[in-house]
Amino acid sequence: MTPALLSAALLLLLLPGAPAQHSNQTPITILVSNSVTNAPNMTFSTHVSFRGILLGGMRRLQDSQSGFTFSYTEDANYGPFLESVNGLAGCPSDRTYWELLVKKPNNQIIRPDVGIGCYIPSANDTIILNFNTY
Ligand code: B12
Ligand SMILES: *[C@@H]1O[C@H](CO)[C@@H](O)[C@H](O)[C@H]1NC(C)=O
Ligand SMILES: *[C@@H]1O[C@H](CO)[C@@H](O)[C@H](O)[C@H]1NC(C)=O
Repeated sequence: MTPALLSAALLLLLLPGAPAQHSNQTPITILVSNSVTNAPNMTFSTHVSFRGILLGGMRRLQDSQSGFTFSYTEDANYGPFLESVNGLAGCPSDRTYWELLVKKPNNQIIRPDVGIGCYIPSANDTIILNFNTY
């Protein structure tokens, strides 16, 4: 940021009625589980930006060389479809896929009605990527 931009940004923060400050880091846990083979769960910590999408947090985790990799395909209508996690891919002929679940801080588990490109995690969500059948 240039000094001029920086002081403009600081001024904005000081103006009365400026939007409340948010930490730009929303911490989340990513839990990888497998309902097909019952392989042991793996958990990872990462974060998304304020109101950032899950895919961003998954990329950040993958780029931090933590033992988490994933791939996705691009669906023309719904965007990124999670194809594989740590080398294990869903397979139409086996009717397997990576299911997206979220465990909220109150331990309630929800099944988002959108994919990794649209889901916006809340602080302390546990994102469950669960290999499952359909
Ligand atoms: C069948 C189905 C699935 C099957 C698809 C595989 C198969 N061969 O059957 C499975 C079980 C894998 C699936 C998974 C999911 N699905 Co689904 N699925 C459907 C459903 C009921 C029909 C799709 C279909 O066959 N269309 C007919 C064919 C001819 O058209 P098509 O374009 O080739 O269909 C493909 C896409 O729909 C794609 N697809 C299916 N679901 C999803 C979800 C996302 C996010 C993406 C990018 C692509 C995608 O797979 C289809 C087959 O290749 C639709 C609802 C509907 N009635 O349309 C929901 C629907 C598309 N799914 C949805 C969702 C949310 C999911 C999940 C994210 C659920 C979850 N929480 O885990 C996961 C995807 C997770 C991931 N890995 O990224 C939403 C998408 C809404 C959105 N704006 O994102 C829909 C609209 C249902 C809803 N809840 O409203 N799904
Ligand atoms: C693994 O994670 C799943 C959530 O998909 C949970 O139901 C299960 O109890 C966990 N298993 C262990 C051994 O922690
Ligand atoms: C998330 O967890 C942190 C650390 O435990 C805590 O300080 C914060 O209040 C939690 N936030 C929410 C929204 O649960």
